[in-house]
Amino acid sequence: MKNYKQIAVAVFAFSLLLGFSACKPKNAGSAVSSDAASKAYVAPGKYDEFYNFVSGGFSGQMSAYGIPSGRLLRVIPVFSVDPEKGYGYSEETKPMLNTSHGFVPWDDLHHVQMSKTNGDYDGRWAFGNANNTPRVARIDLKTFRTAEIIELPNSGGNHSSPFITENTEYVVAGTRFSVPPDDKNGDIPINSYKQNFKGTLSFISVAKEDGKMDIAFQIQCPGVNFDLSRAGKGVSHGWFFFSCYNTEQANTLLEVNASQKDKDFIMAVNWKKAEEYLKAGKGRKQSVRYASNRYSDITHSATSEIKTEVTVLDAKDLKDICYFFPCPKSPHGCDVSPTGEYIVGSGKLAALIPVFSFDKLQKAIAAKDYIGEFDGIPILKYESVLYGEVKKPGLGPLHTEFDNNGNAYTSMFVSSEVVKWNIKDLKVVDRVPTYYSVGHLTVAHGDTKSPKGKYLVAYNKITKDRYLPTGPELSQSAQLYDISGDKMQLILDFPTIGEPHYAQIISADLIKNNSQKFFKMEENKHPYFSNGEATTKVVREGNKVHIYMTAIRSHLTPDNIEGIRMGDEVYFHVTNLEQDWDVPHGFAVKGAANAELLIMPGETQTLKWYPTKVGIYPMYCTDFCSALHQEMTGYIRVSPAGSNVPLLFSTGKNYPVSDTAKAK
Ligand code: K7E
Ligand code: CUA
Repeated sequence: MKNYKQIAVAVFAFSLLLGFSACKPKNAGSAVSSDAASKAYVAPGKYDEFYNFVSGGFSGQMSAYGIPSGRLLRVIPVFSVDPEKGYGYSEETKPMLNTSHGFVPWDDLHHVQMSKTNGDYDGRWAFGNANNTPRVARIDLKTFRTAEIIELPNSGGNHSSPFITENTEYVVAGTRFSVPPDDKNGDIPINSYKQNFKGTLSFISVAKEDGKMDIAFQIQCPGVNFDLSRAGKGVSHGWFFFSCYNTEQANTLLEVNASQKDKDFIMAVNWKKAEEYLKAGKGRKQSVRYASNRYSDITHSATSEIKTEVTVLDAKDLKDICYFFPCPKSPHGCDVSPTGEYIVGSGKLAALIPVFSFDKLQKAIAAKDYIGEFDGIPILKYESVLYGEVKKPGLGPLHTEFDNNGNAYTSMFVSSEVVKWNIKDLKVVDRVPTYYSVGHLTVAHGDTKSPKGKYLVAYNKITKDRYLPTGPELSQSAQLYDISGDKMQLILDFPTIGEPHYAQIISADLIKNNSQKFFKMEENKHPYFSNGEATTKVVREGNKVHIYMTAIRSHLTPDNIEGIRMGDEVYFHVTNLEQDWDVPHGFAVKGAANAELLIMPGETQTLKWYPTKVGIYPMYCTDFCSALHQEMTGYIRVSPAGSNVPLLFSTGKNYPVSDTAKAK
């Protein structure tokens, strides 16, 4: 043990010293398979077999690619505003980014999880986590839009999230940064970590019908860093596994102080048991504040509600819901095999990969095979839970996924490679280089009970010489491998948006046939909906002016508006009257301190505008929608405050000059 640890730390430190250039494999350019082009080729007009949903990291977004082509299909704004789509800029979407801290326009999205039924993807929703201001988002895969965001109280650095049980009963979220609970005085010395800081696991329930999320309960745990997680499945359904580091409970220079121990922990959580305790009233109601934001495709608007209570179970008091077992050197990934029997712990600084057995875990718990306690939580004996160790897999194991032939694939950050090993005999069977410093990897349906194998994508931290240079920052890089044969073959490099962390590959068939083509006009319940051009109008309420506008190829109604005054707050409520697929209209007005609107067919969206100068302001459609798109324009006249220019609006006609020229 000790030797592996020392070697790993030494090599890790050495590669850090060399600024990662030591990780560059030899013959970097030549490892591509000779028939790569045909394997990744999807002919023009043909569809990809899979969607790949990829986290955007510090871009706060999620993007959808086609696999095997690597085509970027869509960037879905989740936690960050997106001026392209007006997300976070339109009045309707602003509430999506509301939190107990107010409007938060950015976050760091690391992990993507598809909703599951019977342990396999069902194509309904994708979930993503916000690391910085702890939140979980649900994306509707009918519309490829963020449908819901829930904030997490008692949390900091929501990293071990959003991992999902086999029927999407729960989305789980664990704190990477332990913090004092929200109802305690937080104005305390930072070095009182050991006494006052707590880790929290949130169990978010997901309604079967419509996917609505709520915090069912939280489990308060010792103050450590929960890094990653996976739900049990099959034999281990009813359990969750969390990797924990900083069991040293350091609050400064974690680089050194949280790497002291030979082993940290994986925490096994019996959530079925936790449910029983919850039912039996063992939870404590705690007063907190967190936002619950939902978007409706009927009102085409989001609402944000601040909730004030959460139920907390204490792992220390309820002895049999949480168990620690040791895992070498700052475990990162914590992945569960397709049958649910094996739990793979990936110690970032370890030179082996321990594989734990769920069956042995149960026996060790029954036998109370403890080596001690950590903050009131029993610690099981390493050897009693261990199935075996993958020896010399490479350096810096991070994440593992699985195929349909009994193999596991682990990303090796320090030695820049993907290592394939057999789950049963724990022997390494193949390895391929990555370019460079791979973080997450994913296999088609690779975390489900029924992996599809076929393709693996590696998401790398360093790009170096793989693409044309683009200044100091290079495009992030994903690499596609064909894993259908005995040997993994690199077949494609493709750039990604933001920094990719986790991603999932899902059969296109599960999503593509349900894709929403437009919103039905007769279902539009937006309060400022215009049901056809005849109902458009401009209404003044004090200094607020509401413009009920429509857009259809190729004009805006109204397209001439007069009687707006300095000091007015103007709301353009634009309804797209089209009822056909792929006909959005955009909307922008000169000088608006705002993004455009991009309005889907049948939808109403609102742009808020404060005119800043007296004069004439052009407005126009921003999306090239027809041959006469350049004609889809209009003018607004802004008069001085107190002016008596009457409020007039029209399309296709002119008022007599006597009506409109009354400005004084
Ligand atoms: Cu390994 Cu945030 Cu999942 Cu990135 S984490 S690599
Ligand atoms: Cu509508 Cu361009």
